[in-house]
Amino acid sequence: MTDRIADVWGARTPHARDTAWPVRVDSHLDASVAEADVDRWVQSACVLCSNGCGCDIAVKDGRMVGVRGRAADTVNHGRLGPKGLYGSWQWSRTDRLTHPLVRAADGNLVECDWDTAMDRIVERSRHLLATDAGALSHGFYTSGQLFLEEYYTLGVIGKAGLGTPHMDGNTRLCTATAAAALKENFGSDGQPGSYSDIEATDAVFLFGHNMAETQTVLWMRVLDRVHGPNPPRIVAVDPRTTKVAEAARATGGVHLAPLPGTNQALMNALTREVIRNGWLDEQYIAAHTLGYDELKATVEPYTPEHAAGICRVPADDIRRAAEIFGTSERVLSTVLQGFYQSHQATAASCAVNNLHLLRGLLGRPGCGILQMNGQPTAENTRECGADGDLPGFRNWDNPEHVRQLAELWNVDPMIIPHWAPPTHALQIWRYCEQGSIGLLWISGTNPAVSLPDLPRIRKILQQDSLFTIVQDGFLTETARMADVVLPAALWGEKQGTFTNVNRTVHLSEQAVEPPGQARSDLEIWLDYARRMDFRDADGAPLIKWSDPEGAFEAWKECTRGRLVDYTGLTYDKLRGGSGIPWPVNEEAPQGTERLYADADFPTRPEDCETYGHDLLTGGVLSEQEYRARYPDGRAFLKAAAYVPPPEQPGREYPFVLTTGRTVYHFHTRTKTGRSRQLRRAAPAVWAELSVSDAARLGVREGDLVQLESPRGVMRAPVRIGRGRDGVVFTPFHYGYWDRPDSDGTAPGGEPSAANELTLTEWDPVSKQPLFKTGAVRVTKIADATGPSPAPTTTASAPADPDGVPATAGGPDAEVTEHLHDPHATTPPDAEAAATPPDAPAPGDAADHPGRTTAADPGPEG
Ligand SMILES: Nc1nc2c(c(=O)[nH]1)N[C@H]1C(S)=C(S)[C@@H](COP(=O)(O)OP(=O)(O)OC[C@H]3O[C@@H](n4cnc5c(=O)[nH]c(N)nc54)[C@H](O)[C@@H]3O)O[C@H]1N2
Ligand SMILES: Nc1nc2c(c(=O)[nH]1)N[C@H]1C(S)=C(S)[C@@H](COP(=O)(O)OP(=O)(O)OC[C@H]3O[C@@H](n4cnc5c(=O)[nH]c(N)nc54)[C@H](O)[C@@H]3O)O[C@H]1N2
Ligand code: SF4
Ligand SMILES: [Mo]
Repeated sequence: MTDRIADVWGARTPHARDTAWPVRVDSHLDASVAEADVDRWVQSACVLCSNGCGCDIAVKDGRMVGVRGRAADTVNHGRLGPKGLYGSWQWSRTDRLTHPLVRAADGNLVECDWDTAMDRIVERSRHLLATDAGALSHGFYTSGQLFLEEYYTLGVIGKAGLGTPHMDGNTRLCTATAAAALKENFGSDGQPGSYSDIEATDAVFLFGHNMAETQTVLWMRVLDRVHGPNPPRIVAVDPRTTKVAEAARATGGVHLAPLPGTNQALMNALTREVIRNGWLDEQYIAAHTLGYDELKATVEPYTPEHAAGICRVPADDIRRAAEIFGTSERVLSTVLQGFYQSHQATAASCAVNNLHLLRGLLGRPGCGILQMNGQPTAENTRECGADGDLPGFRNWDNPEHVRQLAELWNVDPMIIPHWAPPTHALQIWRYCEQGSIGLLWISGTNPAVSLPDLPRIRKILQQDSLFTIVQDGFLTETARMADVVLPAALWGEKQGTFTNVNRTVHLSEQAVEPPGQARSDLEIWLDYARRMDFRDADGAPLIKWSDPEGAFEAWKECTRGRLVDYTGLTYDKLRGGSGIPWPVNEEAPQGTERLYADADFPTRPEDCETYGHDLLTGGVLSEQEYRARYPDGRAFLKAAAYVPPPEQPGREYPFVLTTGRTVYHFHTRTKTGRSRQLRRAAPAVWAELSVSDAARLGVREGDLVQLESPRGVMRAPVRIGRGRDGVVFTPFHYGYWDRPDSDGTAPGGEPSAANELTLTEWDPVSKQPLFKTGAVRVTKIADATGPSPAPTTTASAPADPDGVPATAGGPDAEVTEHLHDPHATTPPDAEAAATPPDAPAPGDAADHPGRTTAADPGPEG
């Protein structure tokens, strides 16, 4: 038994390189329920981050009462993190939405039945379609947290039913850059690497990724190597002293703490060092890449000293990090929001892909790239085209790809809105502001807390010209401003599949009934399609399925022949064992562990998902320009000079603002804020200042400060932390739905959302907004009444722990960690799923003469 609030990552199960990650089964049940009393365990996977840990839901008397990790799952080998353990199920019978709500004449939201709510939507929809704007009057802003079947259905409604280009996900804020970078370098979205690369690697580079807090189970996997006999070195690129940064120091790696917004200068310097020292696989570069000369010329000015001046890190640390990248036999890289939510997001993320291509570190065990996802089902939003992508990773600019979809859906290709680039999320909000979009359908996201520049977002949501539909399980800050609120069934209350970072597909079964009249997103959109009477070219209903499995079968046909091939999967095949990584088809019936083992990339003009962009300007390359380069299955090395971020600190706003997460909460806390244990661990917002900045401002631990940007203000007690000078960090989790000082309809009392401050700017290629760089001033408002509520277990630990109580969970936070026989390591079914017998097994030791065994100590001994 352990308290997994105090001990976030649980007990270590150390092991050596090239040995299996031992199993440890974590479980947590409601304090009132004994394990023997559980009625049944229902198979699922956690939806509180992109790691996608396999789990079983405990059900008693028709209610979710706990969770247990699945030993057989290749993703987590039984483990779960604090959010999964405490946050995945406790919200289910709290203050849920149980009826549709519509805005009445007096301005209040009132309960109604489904017919009333749907009639109101359909009436508005038909009215707007009859205006000159037609389908361009409709916008959809969806999520990275629904199920595959729901996205695909929404995608078909939007693209073939209505024909609107205005559909995007909050994935634009999240993983748009992952997709963009993979497309630019390799021709298509799709994660090259695998989590199992952790078992085989010699160095792990984490670029702007606080994995310790945001994929806790993946971090356990890294820690179990770090504590084993021949540990990998860790390199952390993060302005804060995260647990990842601490591990970098402990393993003889490097912690590079660049000033926010300077990643590209750092990447150019690392690339230059690798090239100048000849740490290259010249054969791989010649045979499998294009663009080497341009890359070499672009990075040439970025000496370590030059980059050190821009990033304000020691030049020798850059040299040392480059040497680790250049000389480790195998390197695994991960990239996330410290890179993605920046003005040169795609450029810097492509630079990571470049480094792997330069050394030929791809498609082999231990040599993965994980352009991470954040949300649990963001991969599916992209795959299914519920964002700005075309389903099946098809290319908007390729008429043949559009024709394939038109044929599959039996519609005229002209209804599929491929005549203009798809509208990205922030542009959709701009059209709402301008009034050209008159209906905005928001599902599974809480933009009144998560979008930049909240004062502006609130104004747009309250605009008379905009009819907003919000589909959620709770009355969120956003739902309170809607015209129609639809009560959604959530995880555990509906069936469907979703896919994690390393392409692993899980089936999540329905465990319990949804509350009241709540319906799944799939049911809601099927109902809308029926009421709108969308038809195909033969007059048959456009949507030909009526349940999740039917939607999944339809989706499989959409993926036939594409990289993202689901044709070999069925619901039944996903039952009982582990999740399975796509492509799954006749050639790889048990799935595919890693892509590009043969260094053949989907860059041929007829395969590729994009013809590419100029990384500096976002300018689109034409098909002719693309063909002229004759990619022929080779990957692109993509270059870009560094440019400074659009908003920089100055006299009026002297601090760089950066925002992000803490381990205990998920986003706007609609689920984690309803878990006692997680809520106590991180009850309210805080702002982190460095020791010397705090001293200069005359601020002490816990003092209340006001942060002010050109857009707005927020207030928070100060944590004097271990960040770098000149930078303020604040978590973005805290809206106002549960604040005691709020009347529930508008932000009252102290504004606590980080996005009151952030700016509306985006990366030119991925269009991902810049949550990691802005400028603020900091003013003390009041003396401390005690230490700030920031947790002590993580990156927000105080510089001086004296007088700050350690974060702990207490008696209702006990978790069982069941360690399997350490000699047995992995149970037989997990082993089988990890190395599918029929799949090509690039992991075979025979492929890699350089491979060492557990008895053979690595470089660090
Ligand atoms: N506990 C928890 N886990 C989560 C989530 C959650 O809300 N809570 N959300 C999930 C989702 S959707 C996502 S997208 C992921 C996000 O996961 P992460 O990207 O790991 O999380 P963040 O805290 O947003 O940002 C990561 C780090 O970027 C650093 N950073 C800030 N500015 C810069 C910069 O300019 N350069 C560099 N190199 N680093 C910088 C920050 O200091 C921070 O530690 O987490 C997923 N997992
Ligand atoms: N300042 C700052 N802002 C950020 C970020 C940052 O780092 N800094 N990160 C950005 C990132 S990466 C992300 S991913 C976003 C996240 O931002 P949001 O998407 O706004 O965050 P959530 O709180 O997860 O909102 C999801 C909503 O969907 C609901 N929901 C959950 N499951 C279902 C379902 O099955 N059906 C329906 N209909 N609803 C469901 C939940 O109750 C919740 O209200 O925030 C972004 N905003
Ligand atoms: S690591 Fe992510 S998927 Fe796994 S239990 Fe934690 S929140 Fe859930
Ligand atoms: Mo995200």
